[in-house]
Amino acid sequence: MSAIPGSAGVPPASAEKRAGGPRSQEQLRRRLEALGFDDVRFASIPDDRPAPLRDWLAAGMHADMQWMERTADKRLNPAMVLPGARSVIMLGVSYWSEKIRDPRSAGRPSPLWARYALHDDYHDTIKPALIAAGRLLEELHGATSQDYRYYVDTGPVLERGWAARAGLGFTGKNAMLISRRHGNWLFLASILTRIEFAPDEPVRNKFRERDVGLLCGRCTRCLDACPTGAFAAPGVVDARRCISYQTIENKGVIPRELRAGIGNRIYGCDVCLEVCPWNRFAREGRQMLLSARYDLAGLTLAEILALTRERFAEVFRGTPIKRLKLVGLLRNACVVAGNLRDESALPQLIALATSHESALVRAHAVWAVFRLGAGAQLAEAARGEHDVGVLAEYAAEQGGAA
Ligand code: B12
Ligand code: SF4
Ligand code: SF4
Repeated sequence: MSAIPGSAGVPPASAEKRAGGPRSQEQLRRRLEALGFDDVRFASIPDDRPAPLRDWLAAGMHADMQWMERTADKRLNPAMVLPGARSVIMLGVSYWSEKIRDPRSAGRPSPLWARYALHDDYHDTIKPALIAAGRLLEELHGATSQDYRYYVDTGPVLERGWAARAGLGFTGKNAMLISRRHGNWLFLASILTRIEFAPDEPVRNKFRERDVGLLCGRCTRCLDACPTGAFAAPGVVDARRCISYQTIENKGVIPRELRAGIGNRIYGCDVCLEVCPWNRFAREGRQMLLSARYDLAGLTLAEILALTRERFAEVFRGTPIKRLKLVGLLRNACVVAGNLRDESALPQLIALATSHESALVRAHAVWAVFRLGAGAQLAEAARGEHDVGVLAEYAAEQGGAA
């Protein structure tokens, strides 16, 4: 285990500033809440608790997310991101809404999207509020623009660890930061700052010391429910087996042995979030910093399989799904079609398997056609195929592999 180093070796903050007393810190908290952040908490830097990031990386659990490796030192040491950083302000944005259809009550089998994806890209919609938050630090605490850095997801900050430290919630066995007010459904954003704020209390449990699963008790629902067995241990997700990684981050072939477990999840996965009993306490988010795209949940598999590049750009403009690109979405849709064994999708799947320009799409379409028991209809296409990846799919199917 590696420890989060202190700021030894980092020159003392040139602009170290005090928050100006509890009253002004509370005023900042209220003003940040008014901007649309649903929870605002403070933690002190440095923190001497061990963060298991290096073990996770050493075990290869980051799959091909090399950027996690490259930025590990910074993630473990905020002073490398902002020399002289004294505090981190952790911000939660709830995306819980009753209006998103509960997948368990859906009448017909249809593609299922991670709840967070049914919004315009949160990186884009939360950013203006972070800019405004920075201005507040300048206005209320005399900070300059050099005294803070803000991030939402994309920065080298262990956001869940700091959120737990700041008492925004606790780290569940599902690795999520779970809030007692918002359940699992919080986006996290962070502001590293040279201003010294009084830290908020972390969540405590008088019967338990360990960080992971602090308020889980004996519950293991999330660990038991994961369709692909992605938990290496409570709180530790092996991204290589995680549907979220495979359907969003992986740009290549989805391993054959994981495809069945993906079920109808077309983008991301919420299984280990959905089953968590702490969601009972989730209240409807204010959605001030979000822009709902619940309409996407109504897209049928046939509509998705028929997408052209132009139509994809039109439908998914502004959403996080645009980064997956058409090829990635069609790849995922083929896996879903194969799992749903939806006969009506067969003509579209055969067309994709025989003539789509992307070998990645052809490979997954071949798999789906075989899952539908119609592999014989691809005999001619197989003879004309030259791509090694697609040929490997035919070989695996004809050899009777999973
Ligand atoms: C890489 C990544 C992924 C990867 C790897 C996931 C993983 N478990 O690490 C993949 C692609 C699989 C993924 C999936 C998802 N992700 Co993601 N992901 C990230 C990212 C960029 C880095 C996470 C990371 O560092 N992982 C390494 C492991 C070792 O660390 P960790 O998971 O953060 O948890 C450890 C720390 O909390 C540490 N710790 C404990 N105590 C302390 C104390 C201190 C002081 C410190 C520093 C650390 C520490 O112990 C924990 C357990 O090992 C963060 C954004 C960010 N910058 O943090 C978003 C983030 C974690 N993801 C998020 C979301 C929403 C998801 C999904 C739900 C998306 C979906 N629906 O498909 C799934 C959930 C999967 C799951 N159960 O974890 C949110 C989580 C919000 C929340 N409430 O927890 C984040 C924070 C993005 C955001 N800004 O909102 N994700
Ligand atoms: S997001 Fe899905 S695949 Fe990933 S750990 Fe949770 S349940 Fe498993
Ligand atoms: S489902 Fe149970 S074990 Fe998993 S995070 Fe929630 S309370 Fe903890």
